[in-house]
Amino acid sequence: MTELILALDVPDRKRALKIAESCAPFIDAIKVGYPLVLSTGLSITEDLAGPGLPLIADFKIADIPNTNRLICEAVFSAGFDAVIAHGFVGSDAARACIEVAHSHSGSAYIVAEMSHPGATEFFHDGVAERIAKLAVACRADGIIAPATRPERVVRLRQIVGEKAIYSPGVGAQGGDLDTIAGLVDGVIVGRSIYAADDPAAAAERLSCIRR
Ligand code: O7M
Repeated sequence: MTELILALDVPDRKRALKIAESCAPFIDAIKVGYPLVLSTGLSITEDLAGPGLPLIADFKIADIPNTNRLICEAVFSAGFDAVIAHGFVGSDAARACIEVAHSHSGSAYIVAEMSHPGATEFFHDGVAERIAKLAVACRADGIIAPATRPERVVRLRQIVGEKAIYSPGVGAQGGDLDTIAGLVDGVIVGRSIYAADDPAAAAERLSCIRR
């Protein structure tokens, strides 16, 4: 089964909650990032707790180990189940996030390669492969890899083996759901769901990957 993760990039508490609630039967987790949390605060986790879905904090943390640790402590104290951090800052910084996550019985995922066109300016020449290796060495629970470049996901899968790969970029960024779904453990979708006229119907359609 491939999971469907809703990227709830909706900077409005009421609208975000309405979308989360209506989509809940068709999704496996909710990813909360800066657009929502900067408008509502971390207490949005309390409002989102209703459907009982795992909440993933996508703060793409990229600081020194001590700051990363402080950020992750705040994330898990707020009730998140998982955190997403960057790997390019190095293994000590990534490990700080992973250790805090595991000490809270949570999970930590490392961004190996991004999905937008500009990502190729720096995530190339073996950089993503090195970050994926770092994620394995640091005992991360998985990596983030681009649905917009399935061939890169195949390459990164060779490195991370059975670790989870969660993949954004389907729909609005041009990635194809059917192509990527068979390669990854979860697909992260934002606009194709939350910007649809009927978000729940859109989530239901995309949820075909869960079978
Ligand atoms: O479906 P979209 O394009 O509206 O949203 C995609 C979501 O995935 C959005 O929340 C992005 O911030 C996120 N994302 C990417 O689009 N590309 C990446 O390379 C990485 C992420 C991400 O989720 O990183 C953890």
